[in-house]
Amino acid sequence: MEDAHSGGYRPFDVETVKAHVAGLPAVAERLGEGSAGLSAREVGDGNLNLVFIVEGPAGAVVVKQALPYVRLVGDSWPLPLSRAFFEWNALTRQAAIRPERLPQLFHFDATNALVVMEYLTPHVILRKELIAGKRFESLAGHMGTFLAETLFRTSDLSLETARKKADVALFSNNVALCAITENLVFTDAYFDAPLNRWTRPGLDKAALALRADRAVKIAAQEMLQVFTTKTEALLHGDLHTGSVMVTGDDTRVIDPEFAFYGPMGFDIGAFLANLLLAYFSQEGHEGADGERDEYGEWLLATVEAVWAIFADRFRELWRTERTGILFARSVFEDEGDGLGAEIALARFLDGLFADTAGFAGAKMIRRLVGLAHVEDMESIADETRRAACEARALAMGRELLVNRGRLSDVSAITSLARAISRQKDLP
Ligand code: SR1
Ligand code: MG
Repeated sequence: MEDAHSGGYRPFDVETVKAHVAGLPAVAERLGEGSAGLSAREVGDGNLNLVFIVEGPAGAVVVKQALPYVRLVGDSWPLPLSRAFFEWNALTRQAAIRPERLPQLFHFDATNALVVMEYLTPHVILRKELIAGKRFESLAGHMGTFLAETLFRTSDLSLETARKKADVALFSNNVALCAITENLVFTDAYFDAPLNRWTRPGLDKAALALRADRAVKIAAQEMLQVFTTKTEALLHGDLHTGSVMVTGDDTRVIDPEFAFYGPMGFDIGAFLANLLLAYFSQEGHEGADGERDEYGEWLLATVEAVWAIFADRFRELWRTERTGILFARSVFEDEGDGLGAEIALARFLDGLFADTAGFAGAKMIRRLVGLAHVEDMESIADETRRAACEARALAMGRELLVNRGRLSDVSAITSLARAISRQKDLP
């Protein structure tokens, strides 16, 4: 796919985007005839892209367009437009597995690096709803199932090996987006990287302590090694609570531009990390002491349920859809060794749980002392309160990273979160 300046690409604005989509038959039909009656607004509040909502007499669509640089930083940080190609390829693969968890997909334009998709309404970004203290009873089921199915069915447990290898090769070109993760998630927090930032002076001591903490630095680099070497499954690659849209009973996963073949635990860990960041931010959103305690318990119950539902569905897929080259039935069930397959499954899930915990820890830490933070914390106006919430979240991230192999199960994670949230004297 072409990059900026090499031919044809132009970033749209609210006027030019209308004329462009009106010229796309599949999209124009959805909006209603002609561009005259269309309205458009730019609503992107993420770190990278333009996002337009274009409305016509018959309906609306979302147009997501990559910019040739990182929006959060500006044109001093160029970023390939090819990320739209990887996003589209990830979306189409995920849609083939669980279409109801994604927006409907209408159009991809490689030259202009844009994807046209369903305008999800009345859906709201999950992160904003967690800040507001809202509960979503279907969330854990939807996300646990989505994770299990997308990860299992794109792995060597399921996918035909030639297709998997071709796909690994295709997504291995998403180099620039992987580099963002390699630097921002695993590396920058542990040295004096120029773009690091944190709540000052409240978090100074804790942020600086990370750089002298040999155990956490080694653990973060070990997780980076897993990230770069374990081509286990097609990942969303950036599955935080800003990449999920919800209503009372619906859940949609958006924005897989960081997609590549990597370790399954990275996606699960990313989602759990962001639920835990929401948990540790709750005290900062309280009007009165203890007001969000019950809500915090709901968040922890959701952490437990996401993992439990993921693991249940994964076990089911292992038992019924294991058609790939890994742990082949010919070696186990067909030889009368069903027990062997069950033992292998338990060992697989134990390893995956440790990866999940480690990645969750790294993802929490980077959102507290790295470049890109989370609104859960940033929206706490009182800096002393914010730093207190962040210090506890940082301590949690460290524990998850360093002790990832020693956590017995997901209830060990939630117990740890409760214990750390009671510590009021962290630096
Ligand atoms: C420079 S991009 C910063 C972050 O935004 C994206 O959502 C990813 O999480 C990335 O690490
Ligand atoms: Mg994103």
